[in-house]
Amino acid sequence: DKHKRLQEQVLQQWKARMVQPELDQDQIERSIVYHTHYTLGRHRYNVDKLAVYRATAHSVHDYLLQSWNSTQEQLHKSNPKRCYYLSMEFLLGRALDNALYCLAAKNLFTQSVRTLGFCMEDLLDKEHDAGLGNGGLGRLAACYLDSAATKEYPVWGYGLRFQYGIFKQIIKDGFQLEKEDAWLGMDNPWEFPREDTQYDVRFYGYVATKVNDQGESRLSWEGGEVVKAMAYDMPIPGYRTHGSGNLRLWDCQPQSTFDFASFNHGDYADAFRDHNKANNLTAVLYPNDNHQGGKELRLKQEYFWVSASLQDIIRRFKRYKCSWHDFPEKVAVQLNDTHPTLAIPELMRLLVDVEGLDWDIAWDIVSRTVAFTNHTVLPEALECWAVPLIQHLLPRHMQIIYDINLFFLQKVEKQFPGDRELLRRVSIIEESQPQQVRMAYLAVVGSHTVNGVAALHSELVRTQLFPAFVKVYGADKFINITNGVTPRRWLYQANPGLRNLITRALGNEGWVDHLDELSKLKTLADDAQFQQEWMQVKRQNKDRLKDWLRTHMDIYVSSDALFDIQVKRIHEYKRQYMNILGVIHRYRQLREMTDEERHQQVPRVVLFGGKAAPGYDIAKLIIKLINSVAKVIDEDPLVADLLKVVFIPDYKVSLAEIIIPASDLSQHISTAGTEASGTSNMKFVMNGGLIIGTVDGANIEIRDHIGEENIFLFGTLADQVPELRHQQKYHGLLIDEDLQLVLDDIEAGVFGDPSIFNPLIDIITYGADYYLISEDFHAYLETQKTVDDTFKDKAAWAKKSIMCTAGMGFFSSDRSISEYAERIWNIKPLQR
Ligand code: B1H
Repeated sequence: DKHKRLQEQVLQQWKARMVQPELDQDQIERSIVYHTHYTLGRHRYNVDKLAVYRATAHSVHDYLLQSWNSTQEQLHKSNPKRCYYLSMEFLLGRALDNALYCLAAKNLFTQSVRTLGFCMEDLLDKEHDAGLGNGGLGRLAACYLDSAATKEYPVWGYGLRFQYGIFKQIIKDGFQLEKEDAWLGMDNPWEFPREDTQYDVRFYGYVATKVNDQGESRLSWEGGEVVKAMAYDMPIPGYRTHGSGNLRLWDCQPQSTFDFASFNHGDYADAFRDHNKANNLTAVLYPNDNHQGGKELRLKQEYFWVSASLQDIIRRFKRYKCSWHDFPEKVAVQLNDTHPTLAIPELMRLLVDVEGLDWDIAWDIVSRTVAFTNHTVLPEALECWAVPLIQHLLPRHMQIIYDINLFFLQKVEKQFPGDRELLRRVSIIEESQPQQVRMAYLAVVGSHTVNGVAALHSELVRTQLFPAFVKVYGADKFINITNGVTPRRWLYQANPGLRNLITRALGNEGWVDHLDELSKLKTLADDAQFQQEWMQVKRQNKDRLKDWLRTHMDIYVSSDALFDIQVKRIHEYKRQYMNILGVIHRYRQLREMTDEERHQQVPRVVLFGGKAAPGYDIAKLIIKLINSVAKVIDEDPLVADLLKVVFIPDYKVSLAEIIIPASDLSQHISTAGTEASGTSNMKFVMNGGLIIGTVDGANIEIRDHIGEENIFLFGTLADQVPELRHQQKYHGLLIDEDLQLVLDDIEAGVFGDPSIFNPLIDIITYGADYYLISEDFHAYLETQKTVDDTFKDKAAWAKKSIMCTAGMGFFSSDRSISEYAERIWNIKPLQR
């Protein structure tokens, strides 16, 4: 009792001394100065923009930690069911501007840094993007954390703290070069090291049998090597909330820094060997998008992250002394693609081997806890791991996977007696040489729900990817949750002009977290005055991009031109190749016209951006072709003012925030059935950009929401693709006439030494044109013609642009995250 009273007293002392900085200008200024002096050790005579950015970031981080702590307290008190979002990638971009808006403190901080002699825009530009992702999949995870925090859902992200994010792209002589991205720099003001949160993770070793006190024998994984996982937390601000979400990233620490034995023998280098090995584990993000690359190190990353996350989840669960049976009532685990699929056998191992539960009980818990999102149907992206590799690295997990498969196949055999073909089709183990574990199948078997990311994609998941599992489980296990993007970053923050106009038109800012409100703009779509203001904002955004191109690339473009943009990872299926072939066609036509005809043409600036995976030669060659075409067109006075091609190097989140609001037209032209969803399409349309696209991914639902008269769709439909591929393969392909002329130009050396482009030409002429460029080329050109004609009618274009934004409420990630919460996770927003 006395002890308790003493404890209470001490607690009061702590509370009395708690510093709770208020969000007023005086305190903000003091806080920035404090961090400059004491966190950075700098003096007022010795600060530059970078230092003040860092001090400001530390100051904002303090405010965020207040709400972070408040959420943790709330969570601790109410102990609700929580969701853990396991994603290999979180493509966060910059944090400062976003945090300021979320705190409703942008103006205050802007004033404060002005008082201290700095300009906020300069400081914002000093921040390095957090580039822990490749593209859409990683950026989706970041948008989902934003929405979960904004809606105050108890969701935590779990990922890896890569020391190097996605590489920095440099263009030299038109070719892509890669440079490492040391994003953490000297210090990262946005993260918080949790030295008290560390777990052991084992690799290699063997499986032993152990007899416990009750005389039961259990399997136990032993030996091998053990590394330490240490947690780093990043607060995820919600828009105008009192609380904050969390992203927990694992860093790999060596078990012990020194091997003292070899140190004493004078082998200094050997003493550091283990240290380096452990550090290598979380050194770098694999730079492949929609492609399974990587061998043992990648598998090690996947297991390391999954094991640390589950140990952390279980430790938190145990704090509340619930029974294991209730685990699925307290914990939801979402697998962002198959990369964290080892969570299924790892949770089984922890429950059976470590906690001593029976297999059946453990399996029931696991399969009621885990759910799986599929993001691609491309065969080259589906993860398979060789059995011998898993056996070597994770011997106990391989046994567990075999057992999961055995019990599952027995169940299928009982349900469909004698159907050997069905057993072969659903087996988690592929009987190849060597055997492979099909991670997507393991994820399906261990999950209660599987979802695709757009309506068409989810249909293809049922019919192309997992038809045999639909037969076994029924169709209801496979659902659709269409992707969304956060309107905070992608409209409110990236497009201040449109933000202000919309807020003025709607009378308040309620639309920012209730995006359906945008539909009220429809009544203004015909209003000439509003159209003019709307296009004025577009003009300002184009000017902003124009200035960026001038200052960063020394390139001059006119804002009168139609800005036509394709920014995304470079991939054959996304068909940047078709885009540039279309540009060559346009160039040919412009050259053949009379001066008078040329005068009638709509000027275009065609912008490209995106990274190619370092080992993807064809994608890199497409970049080179784009740059070669850009150069020739640039040097041709005949088409000056009418056509300009620019490849913007190092496309990333912070650049997207400048590029996307500036588009008149953007391209989303994947071969039908290949782009699971796409999310930049949503960002462009939200910002009043029109799109030209194929009947693929989320383009289809965008059409349904904004109206088909406001979108330029063309080309082959997904269900025609297999038949067309078959025909081309067996009856040869007829190359489109216009396409042949374009290819002839390349081969004739119009764009420099043609020999280097042979592999690209061959894809269409000798290859099977797998992505159907020839098939779609004519329709593509025709649709581009329609775009030009439409652009000439300024009022018609303005109306479409307004209707685009007005129809996009559905594509807020707030809607997506609510669907996950209600249909998969069964969680509710925190009560306050
Ligand atoms: C998407 C990936 C992906 N789908 C493997 N699949 C990777 C696969 O490193 N790897 O091994 C990395 C990424 N990325 C994208 O997900 C889809 O192509 C987009 O269409 C979709 O919008 C996005 C988000 O769902």
